Parts: sequence; C-alpha cells; structure tokens
Amino acid sequence: MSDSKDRIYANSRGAASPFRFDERVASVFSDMISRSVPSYRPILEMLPTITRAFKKSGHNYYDLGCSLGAGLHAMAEGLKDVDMTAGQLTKLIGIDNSQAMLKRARDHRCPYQNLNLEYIEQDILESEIHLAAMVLMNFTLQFIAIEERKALIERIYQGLVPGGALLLSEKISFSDPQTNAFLTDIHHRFKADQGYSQLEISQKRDAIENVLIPETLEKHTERLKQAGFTVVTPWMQNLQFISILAVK
Ligand code: GEK
Repeated sequence: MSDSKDRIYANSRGAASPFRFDERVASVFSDMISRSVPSYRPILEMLPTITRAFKKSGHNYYDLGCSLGAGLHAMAEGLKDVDMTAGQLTKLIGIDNSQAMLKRARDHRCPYQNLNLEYIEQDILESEIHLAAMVLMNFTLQFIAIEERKALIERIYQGLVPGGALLLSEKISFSDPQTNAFLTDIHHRFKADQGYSQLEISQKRDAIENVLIPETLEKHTERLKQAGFTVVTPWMQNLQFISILAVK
C-alpha cells in the first residue's frame, strides 16, 4: 500500500476539474483519505471486531468501492480463524471501477490461507451480491448518483443472508444550515491541522463538489429501513463522517 504524501492540490490549478479516482489519486490515496476523513482510521481499526460479529464460514464478504483494499484486509483480519466447511473457502470480494486503485490493491497479498481474496473491476451498480454475510461500503455510496442509491441498497439487502450486515460509512449533510457551517469549518481546521494548506483545502473542495453528494442521516436511515433492514444504527461519528450498521 502506498504511503506517498498527497500534494495533488498544493499548486494553483486554475479552474477546478472534477475529482477522479485516477493513477495520481491512487498513488497517494492512503495518505489523502487518512488526513481528510477523521473517522477513517478508527473505522478500519474496529472493522475486524465488527466482522467477527458477522462471521459465517463459506459465506461472502464484499467491499464495494474497495479502493486499495484497506477495508477488505481489515475484514480478513476479523475472519482469520474462520473454519473451513467442507473445503468451502470464505470469500472476500473487493469491487471498484478504478483500474488504478485495483492495480495497487492486487499487489497487497492476504496472509490467511482459509480466505480467498478477489478483486473485481466493475461498476458497483452492476455487481452481483449473493450469499453475503457482510457488505462494506466505506465512503462509496456518496459517489453514486442519488437516483441510483435506492436500488443499490435494495440489491445489497437481497444479497445478504438473514442476520447479515451492511456497514455503510458516509459523509453526511445536515438539514440545519448552521450545523453544516460549523462542522464544515471544524473539518477544514482538522485538514489544516493535518498539514493541508488553505489553497489545498479550497481547491479540493471545488474539485469534489458535484462528485461527492452527501445526504442527511435521516435520509440514509429511511432508505435502509424501507429496504427491509431491521436494525439501523450509527455506531461511529466524527464531524460529518458517520458509519451506520444495518442488519437484515
Ligand atoms: C476504503 N472503501 O479505503 N463503482 C465502483 N467503484 C466506485 C464507483 C462505482 N460506481 N464509484 C466510486 N467508486 C475505501 C474508500 S473511496 C472514498 C472508498 C473516498 C470507488 C472509487 O473508485 C473509489 O476507489 C471509492 O469508490 C471511493 O475503505 O475517496 O472518499
């Protein structure tokens, strides 16, 4: 996994071109997301424990929008002592439509023999999800067009076995503009504390606008409940970055 430093927005770029998950971003992605999303590392740290709570041998574990595979490897850590049932491997499947991300993800080998790790280059709107004990969408739904989100969540629900879980992390918005303004200000201060300049912060904000579309927690909760999830609860929040556990 790369630990190159993110300097993509360090120099003035004129008019912002929209943010893309290309080779440049993939090469600094670990550093970029860790210094931009305050709950990213704590979520990965808890993932092995959460995955163990949904451990089922011979079932599938998906990471939709897996980027470099950090979430998939954290799930593998939680499943490292899973039993093999009649030779049936527990499968971990990472899906992403960025070739640059997957090229790097594939270089990172899984150390556990009882697990089968596989990466698929595909649009998650077209991916097949079946016999899933757990589906992770760690900051990916926010990049999917709003009108596509309901069908995707319903498809994930259909692909999960009863008792299976969706772990959904998202940047959220708030219906109250003052709350939005305060948290945005604190988030920009967090990024400055992580070493980003004001130019980097404002150029990244312009590039990501219209690419990352946040929704409110209420909207996410309503959609998940409508899809059929019985338990829907936030389990982690730091500023506007939230992670929700939804159980079928
Ligand atoms: C992590 N989960 O490190 N189909 C497939 N992949 C997509 C699509 C799509 N339609 N849209 C976006 N992506 C990761 C971090 S990053 C979050 C996830 C961020 C992919 C995109 O290529 C990128 O790799 C990922 O979703 C979003 O835990 O950058 O804020």
